[in-house]
Amino acid sequence: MNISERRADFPILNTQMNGEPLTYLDNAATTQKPQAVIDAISQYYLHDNANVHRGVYSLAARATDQYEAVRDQVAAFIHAPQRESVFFTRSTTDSLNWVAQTYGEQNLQAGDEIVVTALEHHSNLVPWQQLAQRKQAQLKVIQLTSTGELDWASAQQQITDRTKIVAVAHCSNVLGVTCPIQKLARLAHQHGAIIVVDGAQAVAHQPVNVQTLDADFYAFSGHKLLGPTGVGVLYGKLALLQTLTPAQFGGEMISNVTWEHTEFAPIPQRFEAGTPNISGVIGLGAALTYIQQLGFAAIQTQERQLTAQLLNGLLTFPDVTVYGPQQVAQHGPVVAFNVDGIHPHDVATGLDLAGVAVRAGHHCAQPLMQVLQVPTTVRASVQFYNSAADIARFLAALQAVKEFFQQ
Ligand code: C6P
Repeated sequence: MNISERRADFPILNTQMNGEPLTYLDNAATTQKPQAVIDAISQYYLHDNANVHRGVYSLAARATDQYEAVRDQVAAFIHAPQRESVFFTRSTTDSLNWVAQTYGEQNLQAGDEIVVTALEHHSNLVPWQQLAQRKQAQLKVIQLTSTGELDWASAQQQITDRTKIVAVAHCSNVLGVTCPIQKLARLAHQHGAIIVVDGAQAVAHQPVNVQTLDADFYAFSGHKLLGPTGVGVLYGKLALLQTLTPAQFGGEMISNVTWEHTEFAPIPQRFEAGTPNISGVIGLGAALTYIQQLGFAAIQTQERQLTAQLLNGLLTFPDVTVYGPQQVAQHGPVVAFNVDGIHPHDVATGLDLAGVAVRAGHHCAQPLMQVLQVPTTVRASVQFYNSAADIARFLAALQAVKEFFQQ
């Protein structure tokens, strides 16, 4: 990969921050957007703006065609067996809540179990916790090993014949681990449960095949894979979707309405009530095109090198604790750490003064922080457009922050 050419595709990477070049290492929170995505959104508003699925005039047909073409693109991107299995939401959070509010509401009974893991983001925990409370179901948690990976013995213990839903992140937004989705899906299915996968931190970093994973539902956000905010995706197995009553009602999702009765539109329109985020979907399409042109082989090679530099660099500091696996081979592009005696917010603020953007906090995974026995951590996360110079600047800035606080 020609890294300087790729960086030139992302105008914001050329920004100065606090008098220093921006070193953006908060990619797990949201990725930066290439010019191609920014252009696709403005092209849509400049030339193609109309509402979708409604107008009979040419402009509306053009907008509809573009919107629906992205559905095909998403289906191909995640290897969905058919386009009808893909529908657009606002975000991963929205997608996961949708599953809880439809499949969960319509299938769970008192005494049933929902199983999550100890590394879940709040978006893949709170909707299930609230559902369990509404249904008098039990929420169970698969524990982690000492290196932050899923404890398989715990998975086998927690998933039982009473389990109806297993909800798990494909990749952790804190520990940088990838969960064994295929194996978990097999276990869940053996017990008659479905598996709901939170793909928010996976889709930008590895090829996803929902059929190989055997995921019943797979959720992700556009903004974490170079696309705009405000658009998300939910994939569901068609046979499951066909059993579900929509969570929202109104325009777009109907085929016939009388005072007494409504016939719903076919799937997937049935699950997209109201005017969708058309420009967001079109921006997401441009993001997928960009990623496909680059190819995951090149993306993964670059991200592995950057992760190795980041992780190994952090491990050279004797007073830095890295959470999750300490080996690059097991590590995704997200590294959470703390520095002895310096508050994570002070570390992040010090880094910001050197133009380095990282996240400090609980990373929307407070129960995981309890497991790690820390209130918060610092987190650096890379994307293929980061350079070796970015990581070197980050490590040098961290050394300077340490010297400032430890003098
Ligand atoms: N994590 C982070 O800094 P939304 O906000 O709906 O696009 O994505 C939610 C979400 C769900 N699951 C995982 C594993 C995630 O990492 C996120 C978002 C960001 O870690 C923002 S909190």
